[in-house]
Amino acid sequence: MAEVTREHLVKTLENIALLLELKGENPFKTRAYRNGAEIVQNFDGDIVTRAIKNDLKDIKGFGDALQQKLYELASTGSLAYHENLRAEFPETLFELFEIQGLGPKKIKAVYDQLEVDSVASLKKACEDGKVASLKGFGAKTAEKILGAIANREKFADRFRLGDVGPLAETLLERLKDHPKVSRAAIAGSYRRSKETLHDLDFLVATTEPSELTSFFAQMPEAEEIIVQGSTKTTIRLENGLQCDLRAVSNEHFPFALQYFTGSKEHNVALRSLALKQGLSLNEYDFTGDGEMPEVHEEGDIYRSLGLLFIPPELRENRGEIEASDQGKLPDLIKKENLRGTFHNHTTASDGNNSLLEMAEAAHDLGLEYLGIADHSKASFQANGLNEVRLREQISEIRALNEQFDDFALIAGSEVDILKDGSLDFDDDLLQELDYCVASVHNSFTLDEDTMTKRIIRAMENEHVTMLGHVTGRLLLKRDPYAVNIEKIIACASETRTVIELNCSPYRLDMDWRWWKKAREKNVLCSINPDAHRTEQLQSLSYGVRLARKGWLRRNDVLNTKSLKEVQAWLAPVSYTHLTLPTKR
Ligand code: DGT
Ligand code: CA
Ligand code: CA
Ligand code: ZN
Repeated sequence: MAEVTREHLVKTLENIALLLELKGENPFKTRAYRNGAEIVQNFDGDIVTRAIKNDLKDIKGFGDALQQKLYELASTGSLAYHENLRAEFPETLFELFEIQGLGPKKIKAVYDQLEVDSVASLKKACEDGKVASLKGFGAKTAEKILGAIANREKFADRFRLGDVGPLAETLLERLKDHPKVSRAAIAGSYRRSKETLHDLDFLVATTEPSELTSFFAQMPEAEEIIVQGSTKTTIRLENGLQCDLRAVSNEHFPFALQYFTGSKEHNVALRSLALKQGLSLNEYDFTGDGEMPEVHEEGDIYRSLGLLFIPPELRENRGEIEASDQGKLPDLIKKENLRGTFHNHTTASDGNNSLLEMAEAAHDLGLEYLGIADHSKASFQANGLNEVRLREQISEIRALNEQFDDFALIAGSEVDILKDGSLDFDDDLLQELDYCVASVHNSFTLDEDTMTKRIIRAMENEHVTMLGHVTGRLLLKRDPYAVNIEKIIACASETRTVIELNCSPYRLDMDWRWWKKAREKNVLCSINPDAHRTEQLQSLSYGVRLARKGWLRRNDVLNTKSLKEVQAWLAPVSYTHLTLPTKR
C-alpha cells in the first residue's frame, strides 16, 4: 500500500461530497464530508497517524461515521464506501472534474439534464447548442467550456515539474536501492528543470539490464506497460505520466546520462564541437581514430572536449557551450544561499496558517526572515485586507518580532494593481510597510500595450519593492496575459524594482527564458514561494531550480541577503546628498 497522506484523506472526502451531490443526496450529508475535509486539511498535528490509530474522538466536527471512514481509509489506503459510490457512475464522468471552470453544480446539471457523462459527450453537447440553452448556462458559458476542453487537449500529455517531483524522487530512490544497480539518475527535461515535462527518463547502470527493466515494469505504481524490452521499458503511471527506464553498463552510464539529459539542441551543438576535435560522441561512447579520452563520469565528457562541466539546467543551447568554452559559466545560485523569502499569505487573507505558524515553519527551514504579503482589499474573493486590518497586521508583526531573537517577519502586502495601474492602497499606508509586492489579479484581457503600461505605472510608484507573478500564467491551465516582458524588464531596471520568481509549481513566473536578460540589466530577482500554507514554503526548491535555469547567481537574488542586509536594503534611502536616480 502506498503511504497515505493528509492530501489523500482530504481529496477522498471532497470527492465523496461531490459524488453525493451528483446523486442528489441531502445537502447536510454532503456538507458533513466537505467540513470533514476542511478539518483534516487544517488539523494542527499528525492527523494521518491519529486516523490510523482510530484516535479521532476528541476532534471537533467528526461524527462516528466519519471517524470510522477515516480510520478505514488511513489504515487500508482505500474506502469501500467511496469505491462503491464511484462505481455508481461511468468512469468517464470523472474526466469532467478536470475541466477548468466546471464546478459540481454545472456537472450535475449537464449530467442530469443532458446525459453528459464524458468530456467527449460534453463537447458534443456544447457544439450542438444544448449546453447554451440549459438554464444557468448560456452561449458564453458553452464557449468557455469548449475553450477549456481545447486547453485540456493541448496540455493532455504534459505535467508540471512540481507535481511529478515527489513521485519521481521516490522511484529514483527505489532504483538506487536495488542491489544490482550501481548508479541511477533521472535524465531528460526533469534533470534540466523544465517547468513542464512530457515524460521521465530514468537511467540505471547495472550488469543485469533485463532484471531491472522487469523490476521497473512490475512496480506497483505502473498502471500500464507500454514497452518492455531487455534494456528499455516504458510504463504509464496512474496519473498518465510516462516513464522510460534505460539500463546500461557502468562504462556507458556517463555517456547515456549526458545524451538522455539533452536537450537535443545542446547535444547537437556538443557533438559538432566534438567532431571538430576528431571525436564522435554518441549515447554509449566516444569513437574515432587515435586515443580515446578516459571517461568515468559525465563531467569527464565535457572536460575531454576542453569545456567546464555544464550544469544540466543550462543545457538548452542558449550560449552555455560558448560560456563554458570561455570559462564564463555563471556560478549558479544554490538552495543553501537563500536566507529568507518574501510574498507569503496567512489566514488574514486566503492562507491557511497564522503569522506565527508561518514564521515557525520558515525558521524550521533555516530561514532568517519571512516576508508576509497578504492580499489587498480589491482581491475580495481572496479576503483581501482593508487599511484597518492591514495596520492591525503590521502591529501584530512588530509585536511578534519582539519575541524572536534570530528571526524576523517582514511586514508587506500583495497590493493589487488596479485596472488603470494605480495601486489598491495609498502611499501613506504603503510607506508604513517594510516592503510591497504589486500584482495583477483581474482584468487579464487588456491588450498588450495597455497591460504593459498598467504594470509600468505601478512599478513607477516608489513604494513598490517588487512585481509579483509577472504574466499571471497558470502552467497547463491558463495562458499568460499579454504583456511586453522586455519593456517590464527595462522599467524594472530603471526604477530598481525587483521582479519575483514565483515558485508555485503552477506559476514559475517570470519565465526562466527571461532571467538572463534581467540579470544583464541589473534587475534583482526575489525567489518567492507565494505560500498559502506552511508546506508550500517547500516550493522554494523549485524556484531555485528555475532560477538556475535562468542563469542566476547568488548576487542576482535579493533573498540571499542576510536579515541585516535585507533590512538595510529595504530601509528608505536617507542620503539625500546622493542624487540616486532610483528608489533606494
Ligand atoms: P520532454 O518532452 O519533457 O520529455 O523532454 P526531454 O528533453 O526529456 O525529451 P525526451 O524524453 O524525448 O528525450 C530525452 C533526451 O534524449 C532529450 O533531451 C535528448 C535525447 N534525445 C532524444 N531523442 C533524441 C534525438 O533524436 N536526437 C538527439 N540528439 N537527442 C535525442
Ligand atoms: Ca523526457
Ligand atoms: Ca523520454
Ligand atoms: Zn498573487
